[in-house]
Order: sequence, then structure tokens, then C-alpha cells
Amino acid sequence: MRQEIPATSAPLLLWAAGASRAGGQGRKPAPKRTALQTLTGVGVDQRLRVVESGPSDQLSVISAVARVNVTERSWPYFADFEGVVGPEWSHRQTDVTPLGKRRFLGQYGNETVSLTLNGLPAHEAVMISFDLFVIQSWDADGTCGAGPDIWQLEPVGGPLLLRATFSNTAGVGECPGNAFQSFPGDYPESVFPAQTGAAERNTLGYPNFGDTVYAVSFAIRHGDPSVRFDFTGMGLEGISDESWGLDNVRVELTADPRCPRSGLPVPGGVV
Ligand SMILES: [Ca+2]
Ligand SMILES: [Ca+2]
Ligand SMILES: [Ca+2]
Repeated sequence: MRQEIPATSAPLLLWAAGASRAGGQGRKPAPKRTALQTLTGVGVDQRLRVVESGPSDQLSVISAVARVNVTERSWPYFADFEGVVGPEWSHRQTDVTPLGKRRFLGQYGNETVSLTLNGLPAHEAVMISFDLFVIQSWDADGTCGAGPDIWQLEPVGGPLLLRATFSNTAGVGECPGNAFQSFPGDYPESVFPAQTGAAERNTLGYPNFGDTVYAVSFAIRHGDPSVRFDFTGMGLEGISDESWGLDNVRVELTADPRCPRSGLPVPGGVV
């Protein structure tokens, strides 16, 4: 195998997932290939030309152009969304809080926003922490029909880290169920008073039942060179009424699978 790549200096571990094509007339189309390779000298998200030699009784040469998603970055990863949002995010819309003018990734509703990091150096566990903005009139379990309003965090390949309801509407209206939410536990098993575990209350300046900020962190056993986290809202009534956002997202790698760490929202540490 030979790689034709621009010469730079940094050794990188990269994940190359590409559709390949036949190298000449009369040859069979090459199968789609996924290859994990250690290469020297590629930039971020560049195109890579791969030339491979196959078994002599099959294809002799296959030329393939693969879209290479390479991330060359320092660790830990951190994003505060005050500047340009990187291609590692599936959604890059940002907003600014009415109070404090804090720029964050959002606002989002019933959708999945993904963070994909490639080219991870050797590690045994991944820790992720972030501020979750719960904005406006979330009704938690929706015992009066206005929910459940669910927010979920799950890395690809599992495990499900959080599937929780949140309430910003305790003591408002005629629904006693809105006085409770599942966070810091999971829905539907857990029941806690509304806004339990919130790091901030009504600090962002939203008018419709206010807002809460939760400082969330988890650690997972993980050793692959690529990781993707999916952040998902479900059951929400619309961004103008109920929405969420992310700020100060931090991803750390460690060789210690026990991940000693404080501030986990759910007892248990590494999952
Ligand atoms: Ca920010
Ligand atoms: Ca509502
Ligand atoms: Ca609702």
C-alpha cells in the first residue's frame, strides 16, 4: 500500500473511510473499504489519494480517493463556541444568551447534535463534561400532557449515559407534576424536585419560565481512535417555547479506566 499525501511533520492516527473506484477499464469495481492507518503528514480534513496493490489473481492496482476525516488537535478537546464552530460538530448554529451575552451551541429542539472526534491517541477512557442550557418552559415528565420533555446523551456504541427530564415550570400553572423531574437520574425511573442539580438558575435571561444550566460530566471506558457523542432533545414543543444548548464542552482522554473524577451527576463513575 502506498499513500500519496502532502508532507508535514506530525504523526497522526487517522480513520479513513472511503468509497473506492475501479482503477481501469475491465476491472471489477473495488469494494468499499475502511482502513485504520497510522500515517505521517496529513492535514485536517484533507483528501487523501490511496493507491493499493491487491492479490495478483485479483485486482492488481486500485486507485481510490477517500474523504479523510482527520483531526489534528491538542488534548483535552475544548469548545466554548465563542468563535468559529469546528467541523467536528454536526450542527454549528450558535446563539447568544440575552443575559451575559454567552455564545453557545444552540438553540436546538427535537434533534440530535453530534460531536465526532477522530485520531484519538492511545487511551483507555474518555471523559466528557459540558454545560447544558435548559431554556424556557420545560415540563419534565409532562404529567399534564405537556411532555415528557427529554434530553439524552449517548456515545455511539453505548452505553446510554443520560436520558432525563427537566422542569423549569415548578409552581407554575395547575400541574403539580411539574414540580419534579428525573435529573440527575433517568426518566422514567427517577423523581427529583425540579431543577435538582442545577448549577445556575435564571442566569441566561430567557423570558418564558426562565432557564437552568447543568454542569454535566461522564466517563466511559473507550479505546477506539474515534468517538462520537450524540446529544438529543425529544418531546419538546418548539424552540420558541422549549429548547436546549451546549457550552464549554470538554473531552479528556486518560489511560486510567477508573477515571477518578468528581461531579458526576449519577453515582457510579465510569460506565
Ligand atoms: Ca460560550
Ligand atoms: Ca412547556
Ligand atoms: Ca413540554
